[in-house]
Amino acid sequence: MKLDKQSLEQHNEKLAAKHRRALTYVAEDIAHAEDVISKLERFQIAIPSWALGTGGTRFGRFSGKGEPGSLEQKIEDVGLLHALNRSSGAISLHIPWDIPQDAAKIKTLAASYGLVFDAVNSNTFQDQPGQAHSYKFGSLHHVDPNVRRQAVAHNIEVINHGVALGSKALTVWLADGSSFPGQLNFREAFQNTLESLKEIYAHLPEDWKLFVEYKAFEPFFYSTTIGDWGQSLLLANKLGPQAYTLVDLGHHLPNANIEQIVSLLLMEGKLGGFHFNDSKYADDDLTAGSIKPYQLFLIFNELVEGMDARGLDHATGLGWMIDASHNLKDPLVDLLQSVEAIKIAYAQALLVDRVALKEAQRNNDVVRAQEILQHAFRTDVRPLVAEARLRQGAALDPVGLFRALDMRAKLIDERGSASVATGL
Ligand code: AFD
Ligand code: MN
Ligand code: MN
Repeated sequence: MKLDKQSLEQHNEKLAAKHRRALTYVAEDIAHAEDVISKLERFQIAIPSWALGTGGTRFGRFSGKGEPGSLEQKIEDVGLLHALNRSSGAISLHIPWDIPQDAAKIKTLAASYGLVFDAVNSNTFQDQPGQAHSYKFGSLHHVDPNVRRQAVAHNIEVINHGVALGSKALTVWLADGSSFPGQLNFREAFQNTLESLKEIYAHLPEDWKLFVEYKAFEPFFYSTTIGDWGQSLLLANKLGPQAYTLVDLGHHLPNANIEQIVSLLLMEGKLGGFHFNDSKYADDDLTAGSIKPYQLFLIFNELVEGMDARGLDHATGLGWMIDASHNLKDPLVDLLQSVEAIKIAYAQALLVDRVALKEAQRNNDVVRAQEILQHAFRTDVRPLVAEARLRQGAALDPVGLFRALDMRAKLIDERGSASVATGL
């Protein structure tokens, strides 16, 4: 299903006057409003293929109907998102859930929607039918070299699929860990992981990056072999210049200061990419910005400051991706909301008066420092984000248009209610 141009234009016309008023009002007090808008225009956030269907919990899965039943349909869904917001111009695939039968054809299809392929993801947290060795006790860290070899071979296969599609990064997230004290020798588990990753790293094309994702707990509950940013950074440093740490917002212990982690990883030149989501308790995978929007802003504040300090381009310097799961909302609407929340936080961070903040820090002026940050956070930047969308040919209100055109009903008509996406 494609978004038709006429409906989009009518929608924008209807909202144009109100949007102009709001934009004029906010832009009046922002000297570099044009610069902010053009940065927002370029900022793209990749969509994970596994977030397009209804996610489950360990208690059940309530299918949302009309889910994309094939890789082609997943691309179609991301194409729809991108047509609505012009901010989701990339898709991240998970192998083997998304193995392309004909890579050239899939690449052409994606290009017809203006999409490219973001990082490819390997899966050694599930057993696949016919697989020789089980991942029940882990993969790259496993005590049995045969299991490790199989997991390494899978990652190399994922790189090859990515090369065929034009991806430039491999994301490795391991479920490897233990649930009981004594189950694992920590040092051996870490060393096995390092050796396995070295073999994978050796197969990376020159212009590729390897993202090492960490997670504090789950599916195991006593230890995770890559459990925090220190362990991931250790691995990335030992592997070499193409290896980086990937921060998934949901993968920390409660109340972790993620913005500080981000700042230091950037300082070390080892922050590779992001998985955005939000959470209250653990890896809840909720809509970005739905629970802790101030934290999201503070993270972007560090990102903007740190990327500028290193001369990194905001749009391309890091891998930006959503990693969420939706079991209540329509996944497409949820993804639109996440992208919007991310762009709002980014826009707010662009408004922080860096010179004044530096000055306040130098003078230990705590009150002023808080004022500066909260002034930016409390500015309603939504008209700036909407203006960036409008200039890119997207909808002023993507969720509103999705609703007005009854897009889910149309997808159900096309695909049927029983269509289920691959994934967890
Ligand atoms: C996991 C991790 C990782 C992985 C994904 C799979 O966040 O990014 O690829 O979910 O569903 O929790
Ligand atoms: Mn993730
Ligand atoms: Mn996760």
